[in-house]
Formats: sequence, C-alpha cells, structure tokens
Amino acid sequence: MGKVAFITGILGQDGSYLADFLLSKGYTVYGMKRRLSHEHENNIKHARDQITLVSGDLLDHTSLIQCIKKCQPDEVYNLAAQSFVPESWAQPVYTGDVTGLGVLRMLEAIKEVNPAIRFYQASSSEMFGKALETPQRESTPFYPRSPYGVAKVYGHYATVNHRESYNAFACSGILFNHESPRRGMEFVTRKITNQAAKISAGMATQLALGNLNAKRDWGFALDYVEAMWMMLQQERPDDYVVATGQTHSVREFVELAFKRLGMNITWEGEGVNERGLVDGKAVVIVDKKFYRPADVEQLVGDASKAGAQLGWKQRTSFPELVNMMVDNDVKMLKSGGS
Ligand code: G4F
Repeated sequence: MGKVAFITGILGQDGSYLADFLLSKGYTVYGMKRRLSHEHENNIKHARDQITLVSGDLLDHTSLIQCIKKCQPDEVYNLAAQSFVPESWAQPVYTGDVTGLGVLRMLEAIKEVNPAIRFYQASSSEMFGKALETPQRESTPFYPRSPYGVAKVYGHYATVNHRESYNAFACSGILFNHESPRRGMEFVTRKITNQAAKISAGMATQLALGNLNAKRDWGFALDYVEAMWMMLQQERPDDYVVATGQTHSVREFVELAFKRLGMNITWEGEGVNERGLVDGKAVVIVDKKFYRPADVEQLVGDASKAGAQLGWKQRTSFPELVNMMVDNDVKMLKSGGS
C-alpha cells in the first residue's frame, strides 16, 4: 500500500509542486482547502482528479482533528500560512494566529488523533531576518524583522518542542526563498517576470518596485519540495536549512529578466530616485509604497547539513530560474492569460 499525505496550503506554489511530487511517488494525496480558496485551484488543475480536497482551517482546531481522522495520513506537510511579508504589518494578529499558532493547532491535532504521523513544518529564512551570521545555518540565532518572521519563529519552536516533549516525528525545514512559474504575482520575482513580459509585448510601460538592494538566496520551488519529503523519510526527525548558497539583489533579478527579453537595463540615480533605463526610457522605477517598515537586507543559506544527511542538492541555477519564469510569462501572455 502506498503512503497517504495530507498537505495544508495545497493550492499554493509549494503545495501544488509537493502534490505533483508525491503523486509521482505513488502517494494518495489529500489537501486542506479553506472555504474561500476555491477560486485559486489553478495550480493543481492538471492533477485535480488525483487529489482529494477536504475542508479545514488552521484557525479551527476541531476542523484539523476532523481532517486528520478523515484522511488518516502517514505524513502531514504544513505549508499553509499568511505568507506575504508586507501583509503581516497590515494583519499582524491574523498572521500570528495562522502562521504561528496554526502550527501548534496542527501538532496538537496530530498528537490527539495519531502521534505516529510524521510532520513537516514550512519554516522560513525570514526567521533569520537581520542576520547575525553569514551564511545562515541551523544554529544561526533568529532575528525576525516582520510579524510574519516572528510568527514563523513561533511555529518553528512549537515543532521542536513537540519533538522534544512528546517524541513527535516533527521536522522544521528552514527554506530560503524559492520561486517558480507558479509563484504568486505579489512576490517580487513573479512581479518582475510578469511585468517585464508585458513591457516587452507592449502591454505595459513601467515596472514599479521597492528596495532594489535587498538580496535573497533564490532557488527553484520544485527542487525544494523534494527536500521536504526527504526530511520525513529519515530515521530521526531534525531541522534543515534548504538554500542555494548564493545571493543576488532584486536589481540583478531585474537585469536578468529584461536581458532574457533582449532588453539591456542601465541604471541612473539612487534610492527612491533610481531608475532603470532601456534606450533612454525609464522602464523600472522605485516607488516608496513598496518599501517595508523593516526589511531583511541580505539572506544566504548554508545547506550543507541537508546535502550531507538528506543527500539533497539544488538542480536549477539562478539564471535558469529567471529564464524559466520569464519564458512562462511570455507564453502565458501569448495564450491570453494575464
Ligand atoms: O518576494 P518577496 O516579497 O519575498 P520575501 O519577503 O523575501 O518573503 C518570501 O520568502 C520567504 C523565505 O525567506 C518566505 F518565508 C515568505 O513567505 C515569502 O515567500 O520580497 C523579496 C525582497 C524584499 O526584500 C522586498 O523588500 O524584494 C524586495 N522588493 C523590492 N520591491 C519587493 C518589491 N518585494 C515585493 N513583494 N514587491 C516589490 O515591489
């Protein structure tokens, strides 16, 4: 008999790639769906007949118990969250409730229904925030810079605590930024590739961004979901950093994206006055409204533990990732999408 997996956040980028990956391994896949999320089923539409969606919410402990009783999973992957960092200043309490306490609710539900279930928590490099060492590894102290980062730290320690208090098979994957053609349009990478494709097609004239100097360790989401699965196949539960070990600025991402479209950017000005020019025209501008009250300036991870103990390695380079995302958006626009 194949294994059964239950995934929260299945309609998002990571959840949909993880579902594809587990289906290819012969798993029966269940996903949790909030009452309002049906309009976002795009990411799983190719595999919709192979996935069973059950109704539940990380805010509702009873619903989690019912989900677990119904699906009887061997493995639970908790990928659901309020995951957009800027929104966490607008909705800090909600973010803490879903992204932080939601993890504890799920852990408690598992303990109550079947403590043998293996649990994966989607932790984040945002926990390192104003990083206290470079590169960041499992032992690096946390210094979160947003209500989102604070909530993720809570979820991480709830996971560690259930492992240490109740012997739960609970793992925390500290994943650095991971992107793909399925990335939401609000995140900077997809915002850039989508708008650049529109500019190149004459459907838009400008791309407005915030902090161009922020640096991130960007990998490909499909490579990263494999690491989640690997963590739950080990003899013992543990925490792992998953990252590429390289960091690039938002500005570099912009340059590569436009280069893929045959447009070379030159920069002039500084800070909010900085502009990216193509043939003398300002196609990239800086808008203060995209600045954050406190940003994470630079992240770069050390995934050597995941390499040594899980055998995980990144397969997709940074330029390959950017090109893949740009090409996807060009194709999508040509076929009438937006
Ligand atoms: O793409 P972002 O919004 O991702 P961020 O904040 O790093 O968070 C993402 O990765 C985390 C993993 O470390 C996840 F936990 C989290 O859920 C999410 O998936 O922003 C990246 C950087 C920031 O420094 C931001 O200030 O890009 C900068 N940026 C500059 N202009 C912008 C923009 N970000 C967005 N979203 N939009 C802009 O116009």
